[in-house]
Amino acid sequence: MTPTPMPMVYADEPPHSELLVVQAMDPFNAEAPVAALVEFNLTPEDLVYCRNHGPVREFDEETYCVSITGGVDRELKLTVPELKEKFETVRVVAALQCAGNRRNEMGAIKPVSGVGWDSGVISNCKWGGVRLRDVLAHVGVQDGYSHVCFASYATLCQDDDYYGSSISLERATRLEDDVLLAFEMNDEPLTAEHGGPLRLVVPGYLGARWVKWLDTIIVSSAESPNFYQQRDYKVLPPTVSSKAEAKDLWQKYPCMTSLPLNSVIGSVFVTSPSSTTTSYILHLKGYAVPSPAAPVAAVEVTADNGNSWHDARITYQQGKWSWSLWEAELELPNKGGNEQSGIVMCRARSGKGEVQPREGTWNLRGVAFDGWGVARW
Ligand SMILES: Nc1nc2c(c(=O)[nH]1)N[C@H]1C(S)=C(S)[C@@H](COP(=O)(O)O)O[C@H]1N2
Ligand SMILES: [Mo]
Repeated sequence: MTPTPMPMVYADEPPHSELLVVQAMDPFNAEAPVAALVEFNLTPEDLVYCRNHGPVREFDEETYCVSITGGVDRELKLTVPELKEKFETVRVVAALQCAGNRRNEMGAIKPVSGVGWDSGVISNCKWGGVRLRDVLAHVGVQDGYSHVCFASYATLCQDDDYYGSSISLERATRLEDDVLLAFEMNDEPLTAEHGGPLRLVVPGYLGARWVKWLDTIIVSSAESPNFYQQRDYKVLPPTVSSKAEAKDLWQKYPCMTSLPLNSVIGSVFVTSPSSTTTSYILHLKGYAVPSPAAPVAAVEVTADNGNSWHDARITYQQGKWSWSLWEAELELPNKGGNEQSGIVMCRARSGKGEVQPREGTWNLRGVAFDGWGVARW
């Protein structure tokens, strides 16, 4: 049975991680300090950001159901234990990133609308679940359908009657790029905070498509009509600068799928600058994410405003969908005085020769910011 939606009440949410920086309450929106994030290849649960458009709810896994309807040969309702029993469980490491990651940096160009996020709205986890492809093959997809829509009626949200998303049928069924109906995160049962008992995992796609508390799958001939698919999470042109101007334009622009090639400096550490030495060392750590077309091939850092670049070492990369972690050391001349300070920047290159741009392009919703990573020390 599809659970009855509960009122938009925040008082009885399960406890949230205390390691996160809270950016908004009711709904709970919190991100990890990026310096902590880059210390772990796989993000520990208490550093995984929380992005909610409504209250977090807990459901019993034994009875939680997902229904598969629309253009299928036979409609079906399966509990999570039935999904586990009928289909093979597979695991994939994939970065989960909110489209609003780094929004504060875009907002520094010109104000944007949305939760103010720094660069910790990303996590890299091992997701376990059954393949959507297998479930669709089991129910039989009829000819002439182009999309798969996902919904959570189980919890309420701010801008629509349910939370929804969709992906193309091609993406949903593509070999080796499995979309998962996930019930595990980092080899543990998926917690309510992150959409347990069941959430969608679409490797390479923005977090907004990864519906939490998933209870409905519809094979359809159109994109999801849901607010979050149609009137949000789109890159509007920079000329659209108010919600009023955007109102009639949303339908003209495509729904976001993947996020751009990106890199960020997570931490800067200076080793003992001393007035007796002629140089000192900057130790940098950060993350990078692939472009829609190709993996991260290199990350470079500069301490002279892009005049000279130095290769960082990629210290972690797991399969096609994970983030890359990197480290670099830069030796800088000690110009005297006790206080050393400056600006250091990073950029990523993809395997197809794409280079992260210096400036991100401003857009009203502050999504997909991809300017060079910047840090000061
Ligand atoms: N049902 C539901 N699913 C949702 C959301 C939501 O508010 N409700 N937020 C989406 C957004 S915008 C993101 S970025 C991710 C965040 O997942 P997390 O909270 O596990 O990090 O979930 C997505 N799935
Ligand atoms: Mo998001």
